[in-house]
Amino acid sequence: MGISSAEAIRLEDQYGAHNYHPLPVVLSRGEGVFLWDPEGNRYFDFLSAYSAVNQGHCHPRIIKALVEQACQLTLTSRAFHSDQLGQAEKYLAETFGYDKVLMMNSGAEGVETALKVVRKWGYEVKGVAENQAKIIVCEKNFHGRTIGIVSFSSDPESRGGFGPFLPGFEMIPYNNLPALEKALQDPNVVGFLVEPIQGEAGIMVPDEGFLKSAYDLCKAQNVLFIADEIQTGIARTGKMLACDHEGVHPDVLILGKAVSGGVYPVSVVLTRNEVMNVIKPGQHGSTYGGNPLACAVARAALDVVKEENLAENAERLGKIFRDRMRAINHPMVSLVRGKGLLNAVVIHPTNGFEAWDVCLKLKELGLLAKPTHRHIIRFAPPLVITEEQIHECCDLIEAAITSFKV
Ligand code: IF1
Repeated sequence: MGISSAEAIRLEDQYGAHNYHPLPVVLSRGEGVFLWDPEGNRYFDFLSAYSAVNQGHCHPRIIKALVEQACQLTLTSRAFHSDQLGQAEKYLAETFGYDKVLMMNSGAEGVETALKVVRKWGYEVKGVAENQAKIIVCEKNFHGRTIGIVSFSSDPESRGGFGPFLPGFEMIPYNNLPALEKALQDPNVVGFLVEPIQGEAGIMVPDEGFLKSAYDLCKAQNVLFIADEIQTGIARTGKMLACDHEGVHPDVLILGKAVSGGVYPVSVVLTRNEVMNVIKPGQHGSTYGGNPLACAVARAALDVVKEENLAENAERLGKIFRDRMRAINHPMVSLVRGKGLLNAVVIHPTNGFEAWDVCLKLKELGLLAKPTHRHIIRFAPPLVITEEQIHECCDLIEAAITSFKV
C-alpha cells in the first residue's frame, strides 16, 4: 500500500538526517519528463535529479538492461573478471575517445579517483618530489562531498565543521586565464580540475574560449587538464560533453550522473594509457565499482543518448527556452543564462517574494524546479522533452512569475 505525501514527509522528518531542505512534494512514480506524487498529481521534472536523468525517468530501454542483467548477475567484486566489465570499458573508451576507463559509483568517488591518478602521474611520470604535488581548482567549485573534495571547496556550508582539511590544492578564480597562467608557474602543479560550466555556483558559463585557452596553458606546462563533466556531460549542454563546444579533449574526464540515466550510481574516469597505467593492482578500487549491473546500465544509457539524438535536442530546445525566458516581461526575471538544457533564471526578489516562492508556485502549476543560492532557479528538464512540451513549460513558468504582482 502506498502512503500519503504527508505521511512520507513526516517519516523523513522523524527518521532521516536533516541534511536537505526539499520542496514539499513527494514523488512516487516517473516516466519520461513526468513525475507523479502519491495523490496522482503530475509534474514536469525540471531538475532531472541534477542532470542524472537526462534520458528521462524509467527509460524502457535502460530499465530493460537493468532487469535483464539483474536476473543474470549483479556483483562479482573485482577479485574476479566479469563478462560485462570489458565490454562497458570498451564502449566508454571508444565513445569518448580515451585509452582506458576506471569505473566507480558516485560522482565524488570519480573525482577522488581522478585526483589520485593525477597525483600519482605527477610523481611517477612528471617527476614531482614526494608529497609536493599540487592541483589547481576554481573558486565556487562543486565536486562532491568527501573530506578530500570539501577540502578545496570555497563554500562555507560545504566545509564548515569538517576540518582538518587536505593540503595540496591551490584555488584560483573561475574563468580567469591570467590567474591560471600564474598558478601554472609552480613546477609542482600536476593538474587543473575544472567544471566546464559551474553547476552549483548557479550555472556559471565561462567566456567563450576559456576552456580551450586553459587547456593550452596546461599543456604548455605539462599539467593535466581534468574536466568534471559529471553535471555538464552526456548531452546536457547540447553536445555529448560541454568541452566539445570548444573542441577540447580533456586529459582526464570524469563522468557520473547521466552516464547511467539516473538508474544506478555509476561514475567513470577516462584518460590515456600513460596516465591510467600509474595505477597498479591494489592501489585503488571499490567493491561495487564496475559491477555487471552498472556496466549493462551504462551501455544502455549511452545508447539512448546517441540513438535519440539527445544532444541535438538539448541544443535546439535550449535556445527556445532561453529566448522564451528572456521574453518574460517581469521585474523578477533579472538574468537568463545557460547552455543547451542546463539553464538558470536569476530571480530579483519582488515584494518579499523570491526564488523559493516561485518554485512553490511552479509546483502548484505542475512543474518542479529548485532554487540554488537563494536567487537562482535551475531549469534542467530531461533531454527527451519535446518542443511542444518546452513551450507548454515556458507558459507555466511565465504564468508562475507573472502571478507575483509588482
Ligand atoms: C547533492 C549541486 C548539482 C557535481 C559535479 C561532482 C558531483 C556533483 C560537477 C558529485 C554533484 C550534485 C550533488 C547533489 C546536488 C548536486 C548539485 F547543486 F550541489 F551542485 F547537480 F548542481 N561534480 N552534484 O555537480 O557527485 O557524488 O553527488 O554523485 O545533493 O549534493 P555525487
